[in-house]
Amino acid sequence: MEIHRFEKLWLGVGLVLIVGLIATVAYGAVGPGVAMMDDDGGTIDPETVADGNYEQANFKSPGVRQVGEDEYTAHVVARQFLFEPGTQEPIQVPAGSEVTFYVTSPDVVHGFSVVGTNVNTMVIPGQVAQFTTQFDESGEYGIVCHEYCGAAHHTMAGTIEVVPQSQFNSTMTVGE
Ligand SMILES: [Cu+2]
Repeated sequence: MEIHRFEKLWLGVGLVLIVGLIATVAYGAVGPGVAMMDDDGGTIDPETVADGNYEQANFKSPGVRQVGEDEYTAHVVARQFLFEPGTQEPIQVPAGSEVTFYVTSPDVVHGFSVVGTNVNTMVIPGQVAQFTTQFDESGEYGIVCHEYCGAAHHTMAGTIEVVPQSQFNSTMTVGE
């Protein structure tokens, strides 16, 4: 059977597109730096979070803590319609350090997406989203809620302030 060379060409183009599509999807799912959220962070009673009684639920009061050399934790509560901390005061982390975030919600499903990075998770009541990341560049990063959570969802945003290590240490000392 004779196949016209243009037909062969278009068959080839079609195959390349299909293989490219599959490769893109596969990279997006398992590529370097891509991790899916799982139940590592554990569960939490949303009512306890709503009461502000984080300590009792083993979810320490929100904020950034140093847990090792160049290792920090950041506990964040996402609620209608703010991040705590994040919205009223920025989440301050030192540049070049490993920061493990624990994010949970007392009310409805929210989103936690850090603009300009691949940090992006849903925040589900009763579930603690846990992920570890590192900010190499100093500067301000925006946080947005990307799950429709109510009437003022479009206003729900926050800031991560990445400061040089020296500056972070000094503000810690001043604050103590
Ligand atoms: Cu929202």
